[in-house]
Amino acid sequence: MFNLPQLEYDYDALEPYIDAKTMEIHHSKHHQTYVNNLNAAMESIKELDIEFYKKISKIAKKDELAAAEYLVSHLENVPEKVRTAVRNNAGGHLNHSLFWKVLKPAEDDNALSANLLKKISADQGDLVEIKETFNAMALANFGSGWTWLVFDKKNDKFEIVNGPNQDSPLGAGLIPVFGIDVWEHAYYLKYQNRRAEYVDAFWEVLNFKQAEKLFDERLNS
Ligand code: MN3
Repeated sequence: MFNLPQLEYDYDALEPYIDAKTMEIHHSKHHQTYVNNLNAAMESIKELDIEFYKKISKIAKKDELAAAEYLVSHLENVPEKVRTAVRNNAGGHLNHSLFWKVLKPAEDDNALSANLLKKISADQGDLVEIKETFNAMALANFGSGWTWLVFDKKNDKFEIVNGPNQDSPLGAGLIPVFGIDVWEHAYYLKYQNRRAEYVDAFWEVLNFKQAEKLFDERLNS
């Protein structure tokens, strides 16, 4: 039901900021494992609750990421036996699928639109302050998790938040603009314990334009 997405660039495209070996293992091993485990959890759901399984299948036929989003947004409906597996692996699939899309080879012509930056800045300050807060959050994110710039539609506010493990902001009703994976597997080969250097490097390969496009699509859907 769920599949590993192809990257829109080569594994070495983000060098020297994110190295090819890390990209290859992160995508083809780690992300693949979330996909495999999610598919295995779906097989269990098929046995445990066929109606729920059919509902997810129907959504996945049109858009598998929408199905993963439905799962993390309705964990209370997932059979308890596989709830944690679904939370971790549907979250992992969603988080990484977005992460690959908001990265790109370092280029000059890459910025948020003045319109969106103005809105974010009303809550989070200018881009320098946004980076400062985001980096501090990423460094303070203890253990394995993600740091996100999200829009909280309910409170009409942009926020920078940490999530543990593979929890997806979508499951909490937050719309991500972009996020950074701060699991050690995302940076350890190149940066070892130097997470701060990895977080700095992330901004060099962050595809603001693509992040904004995906954010707008989701906000308006
Ligand atoms: Mn990861």
